[in-house]
Amino acid sequence: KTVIIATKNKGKAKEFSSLFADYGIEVKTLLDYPLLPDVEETGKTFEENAILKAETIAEKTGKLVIADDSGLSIDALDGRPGVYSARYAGAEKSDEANIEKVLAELKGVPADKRTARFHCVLAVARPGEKTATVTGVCEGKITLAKQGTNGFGYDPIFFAEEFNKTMAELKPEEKHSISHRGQAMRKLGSMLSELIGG
Ligand code: ITT
Ligand code: NA
Repeated sequence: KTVIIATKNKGKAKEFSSLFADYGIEVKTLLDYPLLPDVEETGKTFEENAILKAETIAEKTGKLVIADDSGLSIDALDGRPGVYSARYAGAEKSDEANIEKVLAELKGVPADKRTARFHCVLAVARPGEKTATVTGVCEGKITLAKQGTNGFGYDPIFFAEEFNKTMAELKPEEKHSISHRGQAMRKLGSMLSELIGG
């Protein structure tokens, strides 16, 4: 069995390949379908953007499509970068530049005020049917500097108290066990056989 994930993010694609492998499902992403259009994320919430991405690609392909909209919400920055997480430091979507921007904005903010959380909304769209969504949230703190090289995005500066490490210092299975995406996937898991069949 195969499922299409409407993402161009290599970090997400890698995580979904591993998460869906646990259900015996192979993942295709927009990286495998370069001719499909780029979906402009005009929504104000993760949920709106996830639905927009999933429904647009489901319409184009006529198939069941799952999309992920996710991001980091930092309390000391009034919830930013939030839905703008991917392009916080500019349209080129540089993880490196985004991290530098967050660290600069948090300069002088003490450890106990650096609380943050990752959000993930997964939308499952099928042509002609109502789109379903599930959500996962992962609490943590923003470190003073980067630590670790695993994962993607803001993982090097997201400290997970459960492991006393940053997300970028965790093995993939460890990250999945606590991450926003892992939690959302486990909620989706109970719906998967019904959705995908078998
Ligand atoms: P697609 O829309 O093609 O899926 P995108 O990168 O534009 O890719 P989003 O709009 O959902 O996706 O932005 C999510 C951003 O939030 C992502 O680029 C990372 O910077 C960050 N992010 C999401 N999940 C993350 C994770 O597990 N670890 C670290 N950063 C994450
Ligand atoms: Na987004």
